Amino acid sequence: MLQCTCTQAGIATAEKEPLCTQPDEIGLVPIEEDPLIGETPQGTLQSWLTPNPLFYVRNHYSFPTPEETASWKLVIDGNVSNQLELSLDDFRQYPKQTLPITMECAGNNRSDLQPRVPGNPFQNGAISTAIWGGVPLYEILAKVGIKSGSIEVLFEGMDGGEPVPGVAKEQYLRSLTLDMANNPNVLLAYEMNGEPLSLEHGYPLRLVVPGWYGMASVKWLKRISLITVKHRSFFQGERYFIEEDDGTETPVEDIQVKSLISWPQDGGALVQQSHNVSGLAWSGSGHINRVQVSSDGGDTWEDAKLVGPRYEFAWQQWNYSWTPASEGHYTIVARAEDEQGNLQPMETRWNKFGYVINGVKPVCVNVS
Ligand SMILES: Nc1nc2c(c(=O)[nH]1)N[C@H]1C(S)=C(S)[C@@H](COP(=O)(O)O)O[C@H]1N2
Ligand SMILES: [Mo]
Repeated sequence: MLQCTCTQAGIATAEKEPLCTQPDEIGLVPIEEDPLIGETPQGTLQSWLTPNPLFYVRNHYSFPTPEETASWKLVIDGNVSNQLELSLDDFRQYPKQTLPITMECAGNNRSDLQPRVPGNPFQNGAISTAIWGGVPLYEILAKVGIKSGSIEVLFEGMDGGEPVPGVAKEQYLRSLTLDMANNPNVLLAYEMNGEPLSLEHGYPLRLVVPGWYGMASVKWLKRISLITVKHRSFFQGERYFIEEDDGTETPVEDIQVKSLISWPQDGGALVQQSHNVSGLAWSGSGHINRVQVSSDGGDTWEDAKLVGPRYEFAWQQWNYSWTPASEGHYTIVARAEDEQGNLQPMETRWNKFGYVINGVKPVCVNVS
């Protein structure tokens, strides 16, 4: 059974159940100013779509200025027979593909990891969902005449700097295998929830890799190159991997199955009546097939109801009607299972950079 981390003294006065999913008006929860990093506020983590101003932001460097993006063009080069240079208008000539996609930072919930690790101390708000609009990457790749020997596609952002103090400057760089780059769901996006991308989310154009942690979705794209060797850079080699016990390194790629409880909030005080426990669940390996809820820290489980829109790459809303049997202190937990049968673990696997924190997270409430 999971233990509560709250203290009885920390328990607030009675909470009101939300009647609707109004987003908070307070803006992002700040983590860092430059590079800009902020997470989605808890009150917004019950809304299926995240309003653009409250979509979490995770930057490794200062982001481009409007002046720097004014004369923007995307270059596609490398091992190709037909190098291209495309403007935003060129992209708008293609039929627009839209897809709801949940993006989660690999370091989401890092502050829950014990023992603590360095890195942005995210709570559970480094995750958001938008309907992304743009052009499938493979359609553009089909135009450049990929030459034989190409094995990866490299994406370069307009932003760069010292990845950590003292390490040589580089651009933000990530690659995908040619296979993954040709996945029809990988988008070159210029729209987010029907609006042009904002500067902090990658204007004019960004990559969106559905089902993968956020680091793959390169913002402020300036160059796409076909390459003949495996790419290695700071953010693909020195970071975003998990060290296995035998010393090998597993790259952080697809989002592991996970859930969060939107309501009630941790430390809440509830009256003894029927309550609607609600939340979200997601996985990079397909639809969520089941969410279970426990009010005794994981000893016994009941199925929650899956509600709302159902898409492969977007999170799934769920709720569970709970009537506490008596007054007292309760530890509520939820766990998700995806269509591949992956079950959210009770405990996160500790790792030194604090990635893939997907163990169940208890919410403690007092019922009186
Ligand atoms: N060019 C560039 N792309 C980037 C990053 C960055 O620092 N520079 N950060 C990555 C990381 S770690 C995440 S989690 C997502 C966050 O996207 P968002 O800020 O739009 O939420 O962008 C990714 N793409
Ligand atoms: Mo991230």
